Amino acid sequence: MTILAKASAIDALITAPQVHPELQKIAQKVISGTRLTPEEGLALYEKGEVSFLGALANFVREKKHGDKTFFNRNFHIEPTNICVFDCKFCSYSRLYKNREAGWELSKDQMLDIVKKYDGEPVTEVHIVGGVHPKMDLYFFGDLIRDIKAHRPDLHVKAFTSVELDYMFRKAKMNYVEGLTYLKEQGLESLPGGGAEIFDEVVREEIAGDKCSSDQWLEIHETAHKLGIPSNATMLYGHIETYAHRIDHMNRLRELQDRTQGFNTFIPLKFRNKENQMSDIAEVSVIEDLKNYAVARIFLDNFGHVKAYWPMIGRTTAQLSLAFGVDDIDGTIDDSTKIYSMAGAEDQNPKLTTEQLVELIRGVGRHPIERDTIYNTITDYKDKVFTTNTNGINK
Ligand code: V47
Ligand code: SF4
Repeated sequence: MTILAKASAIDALITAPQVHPELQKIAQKVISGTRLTPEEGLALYEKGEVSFLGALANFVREKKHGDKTFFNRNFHIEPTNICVFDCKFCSYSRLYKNREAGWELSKDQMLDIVKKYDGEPVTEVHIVGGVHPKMDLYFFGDLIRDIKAHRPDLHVKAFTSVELDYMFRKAKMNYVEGLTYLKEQGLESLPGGGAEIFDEVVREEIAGDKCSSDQWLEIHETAHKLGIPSNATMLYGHIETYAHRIDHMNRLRELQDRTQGFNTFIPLKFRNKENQMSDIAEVSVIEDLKNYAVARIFLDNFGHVKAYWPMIGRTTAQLSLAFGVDDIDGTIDDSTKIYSMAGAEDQNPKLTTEQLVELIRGVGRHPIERDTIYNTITDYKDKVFTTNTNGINK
C-alpha cells in the first residue's frame, strides 16, 4: 500500500463517529506531519483508546520506515552491581556497605568477556552497571582503550549519565573534559539509562540521590556536541502520571531539536520484583502498547522507538511492532541482570539471529540487522539462513 493509500485508510478510521472530536483533530495534525503540543500528547494518553493510538502510531512508523524492523548483535557487560545510590525501583544493586552480596569485575575479567566473542559477528558492546566508588574514570578509560585495542571494530556504547556524572565529579573534570577523555579512549556512544522520569518531584521520590534531570540532559547535550550520539529511556508504570511522561518526552524532544544526537527512544516498563517499590502493581500490556504508540506519535524528531524484548517478552515485542516500535534491540546473551533480577519476562534473554529474524518475520515485518547508528549491516528480507559448525547463524 502506498503512503497516500495508507493515509486515506487511516483517515477513514480516525474520522469514525465514535472517535472523540479532539482526537480527530489531533490525528489530522499527525497525518499532515504537524507537531503535537504537550497538551495534545496528554489528550492521546487520556482519551485515546489502544486501537486508535496503534493505527496512528503505525502510520507514523510506516511513514518513517515502512515495514523495516531493526535489531543489532550486541552483548552486555555489567562491571558491578555495587552502587552508592539507592533507587527505590532497583532490584539489582547492592549498597557499598553490603558489597559482599554483589559482584565487581576486574578489567581482565571484562576483557575476557570481550574475548569470548572473538570471531563472532557482534558489532557492539553495551557497558552499564552500578556506581562503584572504587571504579573511577581512569579504570573505565583503560578498559575502553584495551577493548578497542583488542577489537577496533567493536562499537563501545557505555555508561549512563548517572555513572558519568559520578566519575567526572570524582576526577574533578567537567562534562566536556570527562567526555572528551573517554572519547579519546574509544567511547563511541552513550546508552539511554538513568533518565527514569525527569519530573523533579517524582525523581526525588524514586531516585532522589543520583544525578538530577538537568544533569542527565546536560551530559547528553554535551555528548552530542562532541559527536557522541546517545539513546534516551523513560521508566514508566510506577508512581508517575501521564503528564509526567509527556513532560519527560517533551524535554527530550526539545533537546533533540537542538542537537539531533539521539538515536532511539526506549520506554522501560517498571518491573516490581524484589525492590522497594514491589507494592506497586505492574501496568498491563495494553498500557505498554499505548505508551509505545504515544511515544512514537509525540517524539516526531526521534528516528526510532525501541522495545527492549528481554524486558517485555517476545510476544509483546512482536505486538509492539504494530504500535510504533521499529527496533527490538538484539541482545544475544544472558548477561543483563538488571532486568532478570527485577522480574523481566525473559529470564534467559538469548536469541540467535535466526530466531530474532523469525520473530520479526512472524508478524509480517522486514528484518534489518543494523549497527549502533542504524547503518544497515544485513538486509534479511529474502535471506535464507545457513548455519556454521558452531551453530552460529551467518
Ligand atoms: O536506568 C532499573 C532501568 C535502566 C528497573 O540504551 C528498571 O540501548 C524496569 O537504560 N524495572 C538501565 N526498569 C538500562 C538501560 C538500557 C537498557 C536497554 C538498552 C539501552 C540502550 C539502555 O534500567 C535504568 C532504569 O531505568 N531499570 N530497574 C526495574 N525494576
Ligand atoms: Fe544504582 Fe542504577 Fe540501581 Fe540506581 S538504578 S541503584 S543508580 S544501579
